[in-house]
Amino acid sequence: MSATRPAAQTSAQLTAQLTAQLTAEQIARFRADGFLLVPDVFTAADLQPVINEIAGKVDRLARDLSQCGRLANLHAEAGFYQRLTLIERECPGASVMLHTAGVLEPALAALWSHPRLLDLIGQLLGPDIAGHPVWNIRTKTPDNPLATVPWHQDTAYLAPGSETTFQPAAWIPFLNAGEREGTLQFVRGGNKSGVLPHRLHRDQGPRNSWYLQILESDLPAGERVTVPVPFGSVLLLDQLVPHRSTENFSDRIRWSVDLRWQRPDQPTGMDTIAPPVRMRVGGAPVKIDWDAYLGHNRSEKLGGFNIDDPAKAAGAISGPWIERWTRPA
Ligand SMILES: O=C(O)CCC(=O)C(=O)O
Repeated sequence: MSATRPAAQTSAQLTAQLTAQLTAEQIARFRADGFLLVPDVFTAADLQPVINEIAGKVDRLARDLSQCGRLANLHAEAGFYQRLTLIERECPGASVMLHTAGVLEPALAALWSHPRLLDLIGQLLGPDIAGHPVWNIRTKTPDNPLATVPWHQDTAYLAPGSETTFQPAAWIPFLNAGEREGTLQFVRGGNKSGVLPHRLHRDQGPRNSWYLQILESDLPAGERVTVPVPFGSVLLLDQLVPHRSTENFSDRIRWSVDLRWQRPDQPTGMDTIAPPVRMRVGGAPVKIDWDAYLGHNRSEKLGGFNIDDPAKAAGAISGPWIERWTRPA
């Protein structure tokens, strides 16, 4: 007797099953908790162009480092989830440079403005949506203290005056990001605590860290929740929810991106990089003017890229958050 196999689904059928709408219950949970896991937003085919684009960045970085005599082996045979680890081992600082290189390319721009993502964000934000200038590609190589981000609120990284701008973010991993891979952890409901005191991480952690840190003693009460994020899902977070990333104990790079949005007419707190980029007006898509983003290298403004001396890259990163949280001696 032969078992009947389900017919393979067409990509149209697969797309129809994806999440493009939040339920009222999900929206209420996001507002109460400060974060929300939304499963099945993207297919592998949706994410592959971004993976290819990032792999291209790794390849170019390896070739540039090799040309400068900083890398003997291009590690070209290694796969997407291993290659940067091998490069980093030979050339410490390489993964920080890829994180800070900050040149937005078309596939990531397309993901950032993907209609399915904007439909979700529109339910939280309303009909006018702009991209916030802070976006990141996280190069979380295993066993790398500079890839383990301490407790913080996103708003603390911005210039004062933007705290009242609602800036929801989406965190999108390119593998199943579980506890072992170093997914994110939250204080549930901590988005209701206002802006918490932050310190410079380098005062107590790695000397070259550019991160901020909320001390344990300054964290609000609330359940600490570690959220595994399956490939294809999107983790939404409020800019005020305290969160951190945990250590990557796996042998794979926990690649992810984080993207942000806000209403176009409100302060971003990051004018130094670029103005917000309009993606929807009155609920309708607009022709996006990526001029201030595509092809511009953010690291010219924030530092952190030094092909001649990658080990010094991390220590050179600076932005409004350093001055904001530096206490007078
Ligand atoms: O990806 C990470 O490890 C940290 C992400 C994060 O803290 C953020 O997106 O605000």
